Amino acid sequence: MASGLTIFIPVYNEAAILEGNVRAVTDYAARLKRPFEVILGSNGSTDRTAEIGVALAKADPRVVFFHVPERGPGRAFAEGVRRARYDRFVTLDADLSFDMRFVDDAVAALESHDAVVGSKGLGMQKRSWVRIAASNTFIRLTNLLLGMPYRDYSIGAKGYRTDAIRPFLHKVDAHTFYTQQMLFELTRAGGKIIEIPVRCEDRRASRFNLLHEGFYRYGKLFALWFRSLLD
Ligand SMILES: Nc1nc2c(ncn2[C@@H]2O[C@H](COP(=O)(O)OP(=O)(O)O)[C@@H](O)[C@H]2O)c(=O)[nH]1
Ligand SMILES: [Mg+2]
Repeated sequence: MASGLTIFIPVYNEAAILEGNVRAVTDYAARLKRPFEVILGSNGSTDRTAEIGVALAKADPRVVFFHVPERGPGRAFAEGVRRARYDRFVTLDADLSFDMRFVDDAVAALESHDAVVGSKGLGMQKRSWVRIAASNTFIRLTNLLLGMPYRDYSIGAKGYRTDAIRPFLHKVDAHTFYTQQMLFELTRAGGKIIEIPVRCEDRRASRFNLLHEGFYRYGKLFALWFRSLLD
C-alpha cells in the first residue's frame, strides 16, 4: 500500500463550515511534505453538505467525497477505510475541534504502531462539564469491561494503519461505537497501540442526540463485553 496520509472526516450537515475547514486541512496537510488525501464521508445530510463536498472534490484532486445513504458515522468510516489510498489513516471532526498538530504526532506514531489514540484526558479539553462527565463514566466502564487502558474512545483524533484495520471492517458498528471495536480487535490481534495527548476545544452543539447516543453506546458495550466472555 502506498506510503502517505489519508485524513478522514465524517460529515453530517456541515454545509456552513465545510469549505473553509477542508481548505484549512488541505493547507495543513500539504506542509507535511508527503502524499495525502482528505476523504469526506457523508451520510444522510439534509443540508447542502453533499453538494459542497462534490464541488470541493472536483476542484481539488487531493479531496475525495463520497455519500452513503443511511446515517451513521461508522458506516462512513468503514467506507472511508475501504477507499483509502494511503497506509496511514487519521480521523478528524469537521468542526476542527482538535488541535491539528495531532496529525503530525499521529503520522509519526504510526511509523511504529498500528493505532494512535488521541486522548483529550491526557491533553486538554474545553467542553461542557456534562459532556466531560458523561464521557468519563463511559470510558471507565469500557476499560473495566473490556480490559483496555485508554482514556478516549470518541471517533475524532484517532489514527490507524490502514492495513491493520481492514480485516475488521465487517465488524464496524454503523454509529459511534466503532473506536472501541477497532481498538479491542487490534488488541486481541496483538497490535501495537499508543495513546497520545490531544487538545480539544468544542463548544458547538453536537450533531448527535447525546441521550440517545449514551444509551446506544452502553448497549453496544455490554454486547461486546458479553461476546468477549464467550470466546
Ligand atoms: N458521516 C457522518 N458523520 C457524522 C454523523 N453524525 C455526526 N457526524 C460527524 O461526526 C463529527 C463529530 O460530530 P460532532 O457533532 O462534532 O460530535 P461531538 O462533538 O463529538 O459530539 C463531525 O464531523 C460530524 O459532522 C453521521 O451520521 N454521519
Ligand atoms: Mg464536535
